[in-house]
Amino acid sequence: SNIETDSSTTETIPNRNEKFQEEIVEGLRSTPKKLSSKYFYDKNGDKLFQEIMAMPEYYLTPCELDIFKNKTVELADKLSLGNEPFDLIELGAGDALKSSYLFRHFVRDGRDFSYMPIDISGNILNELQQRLQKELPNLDVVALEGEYFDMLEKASAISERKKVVLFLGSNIGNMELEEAYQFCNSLNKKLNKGDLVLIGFDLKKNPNTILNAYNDKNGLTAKFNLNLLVRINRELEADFDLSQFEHYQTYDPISGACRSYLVSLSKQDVSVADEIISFEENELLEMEISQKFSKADIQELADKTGFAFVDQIADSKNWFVDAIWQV
Ligand code: AVJ
Repeated sequence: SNIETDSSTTETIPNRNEKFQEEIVEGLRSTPKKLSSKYFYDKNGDKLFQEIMAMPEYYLTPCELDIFKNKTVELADKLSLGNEPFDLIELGAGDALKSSYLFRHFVRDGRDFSYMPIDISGNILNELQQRLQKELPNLDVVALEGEYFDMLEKASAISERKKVVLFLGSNIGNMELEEAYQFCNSLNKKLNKGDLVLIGFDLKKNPNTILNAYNDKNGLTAKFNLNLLVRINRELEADFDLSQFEHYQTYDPISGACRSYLVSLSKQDVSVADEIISFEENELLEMEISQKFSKADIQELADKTGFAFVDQIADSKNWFVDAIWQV
């Protein structure tokens, strides 16, 4: 039987939904109103993000793929850890398209390592594990389903080997700068001396190039943002009228913050989880930050969170870097 569709008891509603409701309602009660982009990725959101990655304007994915495809040896070399056995841990592994170039290389090289993908989605991990079992039977895969830091702890309990932690895709850009500093600090504390991290950063560049990637003509990014309202309507019995919200994107080339908002097109009341949320006409709903960095910004982040710079490897356009740091 499926407990999630059993409406007779409230105790069986999973924790995750309660946390979702709490965070969404709290965001809608604050001034300015905000929603967290970490909730963009329901089934439809995953699909929309796939479509975004296929748009010609969205340069990030091809740039980082260029690094993993064409600079594999260089990457592997910087991550070699004196040929010691190690665990390759990936935060938010998804389909592991980019990282697979790296671990295939390590397998061919006969390195002694386990690949440990961490993801919040059990479905994605199952698919990945089954595919890797078929394609790379010699690769030891230990999938860890849950929050990043909980699962890092679990990884340490499973194995005492050196760690290489991957955090790709400029996912760090979805944190406010202050949160990114906290995140790197916590990551540093969870690791041991000598461990390595590889973090993907989208670089500051021609501001029009950046704005175009998030303000696409076909409105996919707008749909991606609005999809969170659809999700809230479905999961929290809300009644957002999508025609009354408009996507608005900004990029500030000085700070490097690329931000998306939804603008309320009228004075309106929305009911969300038994609560009425009132919007003024033109009131903003903060949705997502995609922070961009200069190479100096990245260096400062490493310096102030306890990491030593090892290298940073850019794509051929110099638009994206994978920074390698050591504890
Ligand atoms: C998944 C965080 C890399 O911020 O560039 C794409 C998500 N948002 N278009 C990004 C996203 C709008 C993306 N990351």
